[in-house]
Amino acid sequence: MKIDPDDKNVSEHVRISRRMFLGSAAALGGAGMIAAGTGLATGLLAPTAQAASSKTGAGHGVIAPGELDEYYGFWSGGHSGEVRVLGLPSMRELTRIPVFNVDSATGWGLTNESKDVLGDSSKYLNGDCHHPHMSMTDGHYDGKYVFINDKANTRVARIRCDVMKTDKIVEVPNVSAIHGLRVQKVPHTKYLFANGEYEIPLPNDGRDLNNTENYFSMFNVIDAEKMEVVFQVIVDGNLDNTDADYQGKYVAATCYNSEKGMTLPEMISAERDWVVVFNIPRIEAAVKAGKFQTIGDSKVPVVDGRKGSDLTRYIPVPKSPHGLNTAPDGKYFVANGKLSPTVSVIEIARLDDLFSDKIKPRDTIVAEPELGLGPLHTAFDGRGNAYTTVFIDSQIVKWDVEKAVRAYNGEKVNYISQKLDVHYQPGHNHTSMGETRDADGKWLVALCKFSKDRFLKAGPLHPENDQLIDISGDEMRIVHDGPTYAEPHDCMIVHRSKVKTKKVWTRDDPFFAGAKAQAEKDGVILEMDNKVIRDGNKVRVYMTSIAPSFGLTDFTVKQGDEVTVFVTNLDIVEDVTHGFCLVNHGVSMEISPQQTSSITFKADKPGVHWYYCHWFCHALHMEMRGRMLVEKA
Ligand code: CUK
Ligand code: CUA
Repeated sequence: MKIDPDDKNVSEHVRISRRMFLGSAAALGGAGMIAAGTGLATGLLAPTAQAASSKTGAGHGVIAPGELDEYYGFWSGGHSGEVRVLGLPSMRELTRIPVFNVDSATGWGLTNESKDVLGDSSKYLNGDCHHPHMSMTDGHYDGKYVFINDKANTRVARIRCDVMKTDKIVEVPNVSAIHGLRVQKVPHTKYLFANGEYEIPLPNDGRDLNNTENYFSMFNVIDAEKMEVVFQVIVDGNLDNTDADYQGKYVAATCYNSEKGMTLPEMISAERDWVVVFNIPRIEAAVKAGKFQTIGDSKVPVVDGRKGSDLTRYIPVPKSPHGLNTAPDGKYFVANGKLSPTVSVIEIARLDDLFSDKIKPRDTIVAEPELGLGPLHTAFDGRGNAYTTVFIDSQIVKWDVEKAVRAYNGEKVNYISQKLDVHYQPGHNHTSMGETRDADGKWLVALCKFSKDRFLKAGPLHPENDQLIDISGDEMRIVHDGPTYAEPHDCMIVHRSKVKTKKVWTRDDPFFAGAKAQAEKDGVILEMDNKVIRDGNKVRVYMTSIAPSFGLTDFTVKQGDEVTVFVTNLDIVEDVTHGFCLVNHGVSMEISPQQTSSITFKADKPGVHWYYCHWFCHALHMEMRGRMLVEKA
């Protein structure tokens, strides 16, 4: 199955399709790539019977019906644009948090409250999220926020953990596609670190279209409280993944395409690319001293962190590295080789010397264990073990970090303790609490890109397979297969003690402050009044809801009016959520106990239009409805 990338008869789609990616790359030459091609053949085309050896299904038995899980899992929903919340170890889906998508159930993307959060970017109806990460204080999860990137439309969002709703979204200027995203761990999450991936002209206003020498990508630092970009750093190459240290000083990012290629063969021609290390205090000082420029219309300070700059260091590592993970003891950054069978272990304690030029970039590497074909991401258990996904070999490799360091120093020592087959082609993996000081070594999730034969067939689009692995003993053991939809690149696993959610909304919640302010202007008390206010051809309809009725059984408007309906749910009982759905108007929203939601639409069709509650709330839920009467213009 050889595909000639230069064969014009082969469609672009086939040439770059996922399954062909590494195989076609092999045809481009390079010893490493030929090995990769072989691995692809055995891994992808000839699934082995190893599946039978794993004990599946035990995950279901761990948590009995009615029992609660020990962990929350926050799952990226990939190009569905949402975040999903799972319970672990049951792997039961608890809820979905719409972020960059439009959600029919809750009205995300339709309601005024969600449009306030989406801001100008509400014009985009899609998103592509990869990396959910929780805010931290002193290297421990603090349960406040979960942040997530949008690669598709270059945004970063924040989710409030108390209500599990998205509350802020920022569009990042002058970069193309936000990929890697992490939080500052220490002293607390003041900053988010967000990698701009693709290189573009700066500003990208039509200049330098074919002058690729003038294309750049940038590292972006975002104020986590205000959700504003505070500074950007121009880099060489394409930033991929990133992670921060446990001192609040250094952030490292993998960087591929050091070649600045525009085509696949150009992008993978070099044997080494980089880990770029950012010196945050130096960057802050440069900004403070006014050593920055601005780009285009943007006011964000931009500093120059290209190779040779004082603000960054470029550590050569093999080859198109992908994942970047900080060990929970704070000692190492681990960069995963992707097209090299190795990972590069960087000792963080040597970075001071690197930045004062006492040592060379490669002197920071203290181990380079060879793990298998296609290492992508690494997780840690807090007991000195690392777990690396190898994509092409379809395995998780458990290895001992200190032994790998000793082996690099010439000692004859076996650092690999187990290779576990997973099903199939894992990307990220994540351990319980593993990206914090509290890594507890109980669970590991492998986010497998292909499920092949693991589930009943459900059409050509297969689910991904998120496998739960028990790592509490000496041996890793798969206990559950979890089919998931497009495409959880990453997840994180947080002990339930860290997350405190509200049972009902509180009436002073900022999430619906806009509705409250409008009601005040109209002399309306949201919690009491059922009123129709006319303001030219704008009509504001205020109503309450208590199961099983809306405060208004009907209201009348004129054809052509712009109507805003505000519903305030006066129920105080947990779980009694109402909906407001207006037939034939594309109007739908959730109103949970003590919440106010609002939605604006055009009453363009004369006649009788029923609205109804679409959340089953009461024995008389079907009767919870009313009429909008639209008079002919
Ligand atoms: S990335 Cu998808 S498998 Cu966006 Cu973190 Cu590695
Ligand atoms: Cu209210 Cu159904």
